[in-house]
Amino acid sequence: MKLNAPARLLGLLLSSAITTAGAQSPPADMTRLGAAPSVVVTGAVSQPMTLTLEAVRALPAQTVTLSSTAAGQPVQHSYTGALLSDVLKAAKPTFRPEIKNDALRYALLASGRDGYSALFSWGELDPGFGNRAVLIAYAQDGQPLDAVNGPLRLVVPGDGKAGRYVSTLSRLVLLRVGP
Ligand SMILES: Nc1nc2c(c(=O)[nH]1)N[C@H]1C(S)=C(S)[C@@H](COP(=O)(O)O)O[C@H]1N2
Ligand SMILES: [Mo]
Repeated sequence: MKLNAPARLLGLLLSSAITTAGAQSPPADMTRLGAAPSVVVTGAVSQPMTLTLEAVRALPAQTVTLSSTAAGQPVQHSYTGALLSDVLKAAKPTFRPEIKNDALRYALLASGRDGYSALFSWGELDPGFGNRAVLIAYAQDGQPLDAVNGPLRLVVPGDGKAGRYVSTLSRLVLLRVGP
């Protein structure tokens, strides 16, 4: 896939803080990196990566104020984080250029450290289609996310229930569905 300018910029921003999963000889400090809070981005991508909290904080930030329902109760918070679609593009999805709108066959499974998982379609995240500004958030109401929900959590503008606000985000797996 040919990256657009923002995606190339993102790659530059991320390059010091991400590691490529297939690297032959990891640097000696990988054990410390492994112990830090991080999100593995894997699956149908040509550049799997481990995204640290610092790398997410280094990306262009967006703040959104969202209302949702958690366990039947209305909740409203502001969240600050990086755009999920930017992070996914940096991992270079393996879209097949010869197939019409191949990207629209892709889905993303986001999981927390407890195994809790939720699915998104590429089409809903892509700015050219659904344009849902799903964030990988690190702050809520101006404060770092607490240990229960953070340090990284998805927030999903437009969702009524907070079921896809995946807490303790640890894994993003891109899936190509269908023939
Ligand atoms: N990792 C993880 N994230 C999760 C859940 C979970 O069980 N594990 N529950 C979801 C559900 S069903 C809801 S309603 C919200 C609750 O978020 P809150 O505790 O901040 O209100 O978190 C969502 N994110
Ligand atoms: Mo829920």
